Amino acid sequence: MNRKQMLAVLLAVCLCTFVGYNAGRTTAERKAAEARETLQQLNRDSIAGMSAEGTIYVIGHRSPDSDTVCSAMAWARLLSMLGYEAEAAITMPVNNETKYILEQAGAETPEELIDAAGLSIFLVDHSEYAQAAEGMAEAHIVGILDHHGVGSVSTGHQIVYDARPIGSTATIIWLDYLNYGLDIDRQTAYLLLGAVLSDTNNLTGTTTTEADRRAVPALAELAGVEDPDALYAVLHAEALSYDGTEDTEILFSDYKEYEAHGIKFGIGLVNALDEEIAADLAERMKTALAESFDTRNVDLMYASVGIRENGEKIDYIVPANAYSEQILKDAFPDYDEYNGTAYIFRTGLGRKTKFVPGLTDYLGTYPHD
Ligand SMILES: [Mn+2]
Repeated sequence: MNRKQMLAVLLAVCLCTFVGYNAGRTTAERKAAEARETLQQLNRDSIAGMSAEGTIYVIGHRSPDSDTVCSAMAWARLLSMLGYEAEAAITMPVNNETKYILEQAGAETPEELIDAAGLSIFLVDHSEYAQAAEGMAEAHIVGILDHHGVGSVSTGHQIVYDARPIGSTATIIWLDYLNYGLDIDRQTAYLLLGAVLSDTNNLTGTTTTEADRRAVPALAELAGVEDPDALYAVLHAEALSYDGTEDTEILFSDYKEYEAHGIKFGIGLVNALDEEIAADLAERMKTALAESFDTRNVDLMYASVGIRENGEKIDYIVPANAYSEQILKDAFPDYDEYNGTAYIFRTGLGRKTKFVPGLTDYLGTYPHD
């Protein structure tokens, strides 16, 4: 063999190795893609047994927040992509923060659903009749997508029921778009991003998980949002803008009712920028609670005014009356301070993580008829 021939053989060997290697890689890749597509198809098929009749109304809780509204919209869109007739709805007008997200996303505000009775309903972000639209007990529930505890909504037939211990319902929906192999359009990405940022307090909330942390940059890219932190700052300012809002409107802007061991209680969340504003808002909530208590069918009522600073959370809890106050003190004797209006918890008393579970536990041991 001369030099030229040797070089040719060497080149041929190299070429064969390269081609062979790539053919192998392509086969492996093709197999992986096929397996992924099969899995996505199976995931899509897994909800096909939904017993929906007519339009499926996708709806979140009363006193709608951004997660509830945007999740309803993104899930209705996903169901539509799968061929269902689905429409997002709301229980009450949206708050300032949600209004901003909808405007920026270029999305129409969903219609208000006055009465759910007799309709096919897919619940998002709650599973509690006390938090649901009117007539929900007579509705045909086809599914629940949530990140809270199991509520009172119940049904005998098969439903889609997916609840996960993560930061927002919007994150579950982002995961489902991936699991189902569906593209997320810019508008839906913006809605989901706003919802995740809002519900996790920009990924600082105690219920935040790795899934939420991964959702934010992925959705931001799809939504064309360069700086999610800056977007959150705007959302936070919108959420705190109570200017021109009546005290009772503030109390009910993020208000939820619960029932435990036969006792009904309601908790309204209010956000404040600093402690001075929190103390002022607590005073205003004391009046609003006194005015509103008799209008709601509850045994206990509270306002929780929260301040969030550098990942730290301080909550000012304002009871509506003497009975609510007594139960609060008994259930949470470790409060840090009482300022004459509010019981102050300097390490936070999160509604979902501590307040509701703590009250529920206490009411279970509390002697009552
Ligand atoms: Mn939520």
